Amino acid sequence: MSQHTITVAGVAVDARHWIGGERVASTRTFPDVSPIDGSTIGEISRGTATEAAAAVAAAKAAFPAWAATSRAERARILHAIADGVEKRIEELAIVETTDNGALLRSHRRGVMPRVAHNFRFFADWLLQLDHEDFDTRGHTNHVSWDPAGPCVLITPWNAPLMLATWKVAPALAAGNTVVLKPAEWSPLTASLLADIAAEAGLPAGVLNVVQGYGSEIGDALTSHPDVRRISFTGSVPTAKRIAESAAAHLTPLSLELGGKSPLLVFADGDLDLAVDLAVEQYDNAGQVCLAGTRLLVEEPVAEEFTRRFVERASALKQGDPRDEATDIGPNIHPRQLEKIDGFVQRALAAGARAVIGGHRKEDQYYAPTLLTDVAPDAEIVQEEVFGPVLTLQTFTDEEEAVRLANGTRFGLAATVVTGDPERAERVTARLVAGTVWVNCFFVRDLQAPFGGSRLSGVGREGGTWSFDFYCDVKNTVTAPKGWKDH
Ligand code: TXE
Repeated sequence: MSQHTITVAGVAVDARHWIGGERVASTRTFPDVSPIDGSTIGEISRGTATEAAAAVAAAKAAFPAWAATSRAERARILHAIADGVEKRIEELAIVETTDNGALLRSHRRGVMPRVAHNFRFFADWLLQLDHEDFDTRGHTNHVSWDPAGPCVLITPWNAPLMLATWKVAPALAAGNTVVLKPAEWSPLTASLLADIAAEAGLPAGVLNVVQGYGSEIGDALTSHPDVRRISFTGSVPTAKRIAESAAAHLTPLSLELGGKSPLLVFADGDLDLAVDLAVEQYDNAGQVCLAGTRLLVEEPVAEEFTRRFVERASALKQGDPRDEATDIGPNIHPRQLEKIDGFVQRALAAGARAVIGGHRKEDQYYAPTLLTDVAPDAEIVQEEVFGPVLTLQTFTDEEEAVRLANGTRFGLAATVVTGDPERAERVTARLVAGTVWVNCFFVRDLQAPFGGSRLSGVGREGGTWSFDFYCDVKNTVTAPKGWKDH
């Protein structure tokens, strides 16, 4: 076993970059720390502009052949990658949990099977991607989806492999080559994906993985003239930086950013369902971009809702994410905990009341928190916390509910609980959000457009929207035989 191999719960993970079908080490490394116990899992190759340039060059060199590979063959290889993921679900699940602290049971049963599905879905979608030819005064219009070129995909730590493969699968299906840069707090499963893709027969250079701090390797990737698409999921400040850097070559961007999504509970809705959905917002210790962190409850049911919510939330088991019985694991990093606690303490100092929680616990755990007595313009209501922290506000009518729901700079998602279908229609039509759920949460079909409005992002991905983004869509107009232009 190479000196660059890290062993995580018996699984060997190569800590080097994967560039042009080879493992490449940097001279420097950075420590990868587990949120479960704060221990250092291993030292990871710390990429800079040198590795960024090498990875983009490898992606550029591999592009013509991969772009020319038939759709059927590309789809076959994507299915083979899905097979590889399915074979290694257990390994991927334990490595991801060790690396980012999210629940092992959800990695095992939900997330990793979805990772495989991401590849299968885009392989199948590719095969049926078509647009009917149409006629303009006897001329035929033919729309084609041409691969765009090397794509840089930059991903966060809250759902590392899941979010990476939302991007990698459509980019590869479209015939592009990829440089993937996983987050420095959770880089391991991207390295395993490189192994799986190689075993599945993906040619060298089609998928490259580089690791490192965004501040050291990011600009070199996003300002590179040979990069044709950049897809990023992460924070708003980083997105702005990437947009500036991408402007050098007007590289098209897809940005999936944070949220401060509302969960609206109307008095005519199913209160038990509302409580279930509200408690679900603590999933992944609140580190979910879609989380409905602002509970907006109609006045007459607010007291009863709060009573039932507290009962349910207090029963949640917080602890080791590898334990099947655990509901909430640790937060990712001491810095993230400080950020969360900073938001909460400032809110309390400004007059908010903690119905539950409101403080750190031992190690890297934060007590599930519900804050009331918060003003609509308070920081805690306006800014994404990315921890197990919810606020509760009440409203007296539909008008106020919509005003509060739309009252932030974000627009990623919204959930509405109501028993009145007409109200659901009226309210959802007025919500500013990329996804609205009515009497449900987190149902996501890959055919559906996904993305945010306002500061929650730019662009939509999913189904045809992904191919629109990852391709240069071309219309070819052919004159009828014997036609002369006069
Ligand atoms: O994100 P960053 P951070 C939000 C959430 C969280 C906050 C900070 O509120 O508390 O962001 O998290 C790479 N050029 N979300 O600091 O910095 C970085 O290496 C190119 C919401 O971890 O945005 C990592 O791979 N890349 C969110 C990725 O960007 C750069 C998920 C994300 O890191 C770069 C994560 C640069 N200059 C955080 N600087 C969501 N939407 O789900 C950093 N990166």
